[in-house]
Amino acid sequence: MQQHIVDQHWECFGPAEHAVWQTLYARQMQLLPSVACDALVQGLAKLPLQSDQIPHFGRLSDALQRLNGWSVVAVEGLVPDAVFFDMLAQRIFPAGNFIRGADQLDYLEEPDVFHDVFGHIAMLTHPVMADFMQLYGQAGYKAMALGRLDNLVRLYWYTVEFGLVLERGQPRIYGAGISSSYGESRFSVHSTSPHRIRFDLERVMRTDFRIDDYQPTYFVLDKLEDLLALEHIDFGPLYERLGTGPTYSPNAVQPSDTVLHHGDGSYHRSKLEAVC
Ligand code: HBI
Ligand code: FE
Repeated sequence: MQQHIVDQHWECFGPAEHAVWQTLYARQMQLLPSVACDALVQGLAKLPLQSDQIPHFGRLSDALQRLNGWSVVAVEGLVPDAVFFDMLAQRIFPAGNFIRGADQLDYLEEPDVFHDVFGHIAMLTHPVMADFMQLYGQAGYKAMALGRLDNLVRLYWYTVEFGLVLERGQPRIYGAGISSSYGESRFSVHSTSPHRIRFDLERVMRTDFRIDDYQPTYFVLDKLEDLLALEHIDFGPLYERLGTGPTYSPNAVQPSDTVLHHGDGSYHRSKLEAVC
């Protein structure tokens, strides 16, 4: 793991890079209170973040460690899956040591400091996410050993990255991939085009995802604590079942889905069910 960790050299970030942080931070701080879950809004307030500067990882890590034992290290980009799992299992979060260009505000190839800090670390301040991310790291090895990593990555994708949670009857953002994206923050909560389906573990682990556009489907938790129910699941038999059976396209609604109706936040059975 150590060879993937670099010094942040915070003093090497120039005014142009701090300005990109300032733009991204201002846009999201203005938008999120109306679309994000309470845990995310409160999490951002708990962290020592500045509006006009890329965060100093040493200070950020100290604050997080005092809160729940998680620490932050700087990495240059994506680290190998096994290394990522190893870090998460030890409550170490690898944050990108770079920031996107001013001409790429809305497009991201690899997780940069804004995605990782503003998206992931803000949610890591919540005890449920702090425990879930460590569980995910611990589960990573088993999934790799059983050849079921794809299924586990889908779970991560549709929760930690692109998850929604019902709050006061409305879908709210907790996924980092959404909360760090101006366009997707609005799309995921306000647009009528994506499907919003009640979270179901096996359904999620069978559902493919897209990395090059907004998600056509979001899965909605009834409450964040539902993530910790996964701690009591024996993934063995589940991985057995996942070895056969369907892989779902991200665009389709399945007959067994419980679809969240846009607007009044009410759940109802999927359209397909109503027809047959
Ligand atoms: N590395 N730095 C970094 N950040 C990630 O989010 C990350 C990674 N490596 C692998 C990875 N994510 C995903 O493939 C995990 O779901 C395994
Ligand atoms: Fe991420």
